[in-house]
Amino acid sequence: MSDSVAQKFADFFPTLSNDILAHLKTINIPVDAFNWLDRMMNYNVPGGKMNRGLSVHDTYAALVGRPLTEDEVTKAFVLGWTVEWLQAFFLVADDIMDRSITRRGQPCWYKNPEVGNFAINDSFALESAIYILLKKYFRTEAYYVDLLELMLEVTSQTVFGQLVDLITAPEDNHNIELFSMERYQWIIQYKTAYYSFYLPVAFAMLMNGMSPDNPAFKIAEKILLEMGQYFQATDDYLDCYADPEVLGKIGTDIQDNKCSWLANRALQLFTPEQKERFAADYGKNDPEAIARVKALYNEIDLEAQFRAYEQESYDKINAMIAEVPAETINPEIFTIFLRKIFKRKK
Ligand code: GPP
Ligand code: MG
Ligand code: MG
Ligand code: MG
Repeated sequence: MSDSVAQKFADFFPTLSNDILAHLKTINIPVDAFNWLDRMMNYNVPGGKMNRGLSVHDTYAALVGRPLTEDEVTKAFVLGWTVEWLQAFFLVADDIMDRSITRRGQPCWYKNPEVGNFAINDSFALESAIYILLKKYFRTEAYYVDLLELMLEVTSQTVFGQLVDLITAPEDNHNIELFSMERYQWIIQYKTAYYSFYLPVAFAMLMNGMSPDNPAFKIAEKILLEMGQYFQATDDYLDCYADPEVLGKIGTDIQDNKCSWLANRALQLFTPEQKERFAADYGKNDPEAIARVKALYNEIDLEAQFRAYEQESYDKINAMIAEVPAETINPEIFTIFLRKIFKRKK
């Protein structure tokens, strides 16, 4: 059942990209720009795991607890795809900032020779598309403004998270003294957890007619931010330890001087001598320096440290879910999500 929903969701993408293209026709956009945007959206929006997008549908279905009407499926799919468009906007921009090479098994968009810096504008075009879609499908709904406010707020939270991610990893002035687990938790809550976990669930709750001041939003937020943090810690782990073929992207956190889960955990465990060697090599775009950082991680068996954190985090999230008051929200919406991300390999 859920596989066929995933397929239906994937198949819905062309309907929405055609909506955007139809909008472009109404402004008489020159044909080469039309073709550019068509190709750009196809290159960047589909092709991910679609967990975020699908979870609007899955959450909404769990909330109403009955088979959905066709109109409800459409609306949940549109909201889900706007989360995927948001993600594409962030990833196109993030790959420029992180100097990444591949994404989802293909060159990062900016890496295409004819694209380069134009990718900055393309990221804005991806963001604009979100509001064209929300207007087309939700303009007459009582909760339209709530959807807009949520999307705008989550976007700004992510931008602030990205800012702290970037300034904690300055290019020319490597300073691991700025790193701490507390700062790390803040960064990942803002740069990842709000948009990846809270947004899709909050969308489903709004679509279900729940008022934004319903206490269920706060309960959901607390659990979803915890899950989002676990998700980004896993992203950092995979950046170093996953096979790029499976992951679809090549890790860059060590040479980018990133305040990652691995770096912060290692700094808690290193001896002063190990810390000195780490400080000398971290943040250098040099294959030998990167290999030495990885060897240092092995000296303290950082992989085992991550596995322990993973189990701890899983237990903590499950304990939080078990405490959700039954009358506020169906706890199944959280377990659906957790099952998809626990011990993921990509
Ligand atoms: C993930 O960080 C965070 C984002 C993609 C948010 C970007 C926000 C912007 C405002 C552009 P990451 O760099 O670890 O992700 P990945 O490993 O996928 O590159
Ligand atoms: Mg980044
Ligand atoms: Mg990145
Ligand atoms: Mg990463």
